[in-house]
Amino acid sequence: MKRIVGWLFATFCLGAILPGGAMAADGGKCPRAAAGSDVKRPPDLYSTNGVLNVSFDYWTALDAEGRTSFCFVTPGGVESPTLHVNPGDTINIALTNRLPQIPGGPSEIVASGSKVCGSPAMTLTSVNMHFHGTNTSPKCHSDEVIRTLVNSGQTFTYTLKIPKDEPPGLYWYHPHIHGISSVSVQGGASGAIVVEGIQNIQPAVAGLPERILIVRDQARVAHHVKGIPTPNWDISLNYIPVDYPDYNPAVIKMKRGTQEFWRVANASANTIIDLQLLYDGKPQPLQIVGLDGVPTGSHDGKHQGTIITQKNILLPPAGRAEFIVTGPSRRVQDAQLVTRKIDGGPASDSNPARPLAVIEET
Ligand SMILES: [Cu+2]
Repeated sequence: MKRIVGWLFATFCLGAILPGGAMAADGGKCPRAAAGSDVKRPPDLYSTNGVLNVSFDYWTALDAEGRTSFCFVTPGGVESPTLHVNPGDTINIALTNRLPQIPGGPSEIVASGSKVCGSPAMTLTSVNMHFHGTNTSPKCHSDEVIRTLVNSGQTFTYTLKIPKDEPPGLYWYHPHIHGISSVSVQGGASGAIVVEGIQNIQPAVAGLPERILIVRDQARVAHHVKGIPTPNWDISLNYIPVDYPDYNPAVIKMKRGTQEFWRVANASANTIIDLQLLYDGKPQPLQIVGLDGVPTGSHDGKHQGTIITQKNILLPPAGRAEFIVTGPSRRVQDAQLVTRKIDGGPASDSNPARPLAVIEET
């Protein structure tokens, strides 16, 4: 127990103990958007001829508020791209851990002999990748997170075979080193995976403008302000911080009255969200076509699905929802995407109601 507490303490201080050369207060290798800015689509990478090859460098930096960020960035500077694949495709990733080693930092052997995958020893700067929701092999060099350790300076290759019967929909990737994954996920090292073809199961989305929205949580900067419920964690939308207590929302630009296909991942480590679209305070119908990467009403992802219409969508950490929304009409004065308050009981984190974005006319 003592050792675990020691690791936890050490990881919360990771930003403070990493050598200064790797850190930059301007966001450095892991640039972050400004509060109140326009929501941009994450960059896209597509497979060709059944293969998606990508190189990722794993970096750390400080954001404008002094929080420690982590990120997966291509050598060309593309951060957290959405990986688009078809069922049956292969994703090849060369992952290089660019975090500086911490001299004298704790290290623990977690595997030996044939069980070693990457490095045998876990350190505070170890990384690996989990491909959340995918029905892929749990073996070394695929979706294995228990023993896979890629340490500072090392390169590790992933060969992820997406099965032919993978349901079309939204999945995501993130580091998953047991003991430090909360810190790296809250640092923002995550991105979406889209398995293509949902329009074949849910024809209602065919041809609609598509939006990929990623909610992440991160360390809260501000202290408790009297009278304003304090969340355990701050949240961001596509890397735009919506920090307590002002909650300066991100901006979604949308054409009035038109339908869009929204694909939302809760890429938080700890924060539960309950999405709602409010037009002048009135909850709007959300036409759900997929949950957690599976088209609704089509359990095997092969047969025609059904749309489920709700006025809110509860998404735990790692949950995903894909739904059709209709932009506000000319009469609407105030359009907002919010998360409602979640009452998780006495032992739960505090997840108060807060806005994520305002919707403005494009
Ligand atoms: Cu996960």
